[in-house]
Amino acid sequence: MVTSDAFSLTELSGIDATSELGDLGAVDLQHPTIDLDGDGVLDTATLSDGDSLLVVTDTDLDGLADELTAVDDDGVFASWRYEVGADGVDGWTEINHGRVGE
Ligand SMILES: [Ca+2]
Repeated sequence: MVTSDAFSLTELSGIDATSELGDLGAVDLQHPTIDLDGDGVLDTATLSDGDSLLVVTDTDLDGLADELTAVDDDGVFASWRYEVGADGVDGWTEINHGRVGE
């Protein structure tokens, strides 16, 4: 279910691997351009703002992003997963971080 107050992908510009996404709410992903898992369905979009590349995936295809990875130009990356708790409170939790190639 897409809510009208969801962030759009372009509003994520400025996020990098050191960002704290905890309070960032739902992210609208209505126009994915990449089929990341190869099942023939577009599920992912990317955004590059010069210093960082963002990879945003809607794994359950409900129109809202579920995973977000930021890769900075120094190779540092971080990944987060979006979840809505049983209490209805949503948020992003960091699930991975490191440096590409290490
Ligand atoms: Ca989703």
